[in-house]
Amino acid sequence: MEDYGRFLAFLASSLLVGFVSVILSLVWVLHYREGLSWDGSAAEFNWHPVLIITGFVFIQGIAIIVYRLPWTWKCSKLLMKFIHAGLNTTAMILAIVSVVAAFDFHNAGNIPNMYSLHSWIGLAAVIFYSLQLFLGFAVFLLPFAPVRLRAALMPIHVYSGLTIFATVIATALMGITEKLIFALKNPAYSESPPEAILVNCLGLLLVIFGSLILWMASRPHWKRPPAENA
Ligand code: ASC
Repeated sequence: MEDYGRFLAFLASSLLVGFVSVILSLVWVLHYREGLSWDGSAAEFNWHPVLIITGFVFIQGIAIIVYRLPWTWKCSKLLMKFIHAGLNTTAMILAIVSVVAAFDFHNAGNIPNMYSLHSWIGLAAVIFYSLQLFLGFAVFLLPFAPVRLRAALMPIHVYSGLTIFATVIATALMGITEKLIFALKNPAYSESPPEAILVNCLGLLLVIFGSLILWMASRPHWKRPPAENA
């Protein structure tokens, strides 16, 4: 790879931005909100943003670009498929637990479920992500699918994977926005208290993280060379 240094700069930036996003989500719920617990309270709900940002955004982002790490090109393709699938499975589990936390909190407090656009798009994203994972296992990881079927489905797998990832980030931004509007009362969101500034910055970092991942994933010359240990 002739621009190895440039790839490393993108990778390091995305890891830094993703890591800081996770930290900011923790600062948000631990310092400004009710902390973390599993008891139906607001502190249970707080797992929702933390696990979505850790799993559904950060870990999914890494899973997307894992084939592009140049030092893995000497590893077997099968090993890399297991790492890609393992990271995506971890992200899916964290996303599901985080959705359970949100539902639990609503049900314990008689707050209605599934009325907001955030919840509609978010649930669709979890369902399509699970389908994507299941089809990915069945077609690309298990040894049964013929190469022609794999080749036909690969562009669809890549397209739907990137689309789901972008949708997850858009959904996180909607969730952050509605939470700030619901939770900030005195002072209100419109008065820009420190919590609002911190969480707006978190949203900005999520957009930057997504942009970096999508850039790395869409440069053809950063692809794993097909012939090496395919
Ligand atoms: C796979 C795999 C690939 C693609 C290719 C079809 O399972 O390892 O490189 O599918 O065979 O595009």
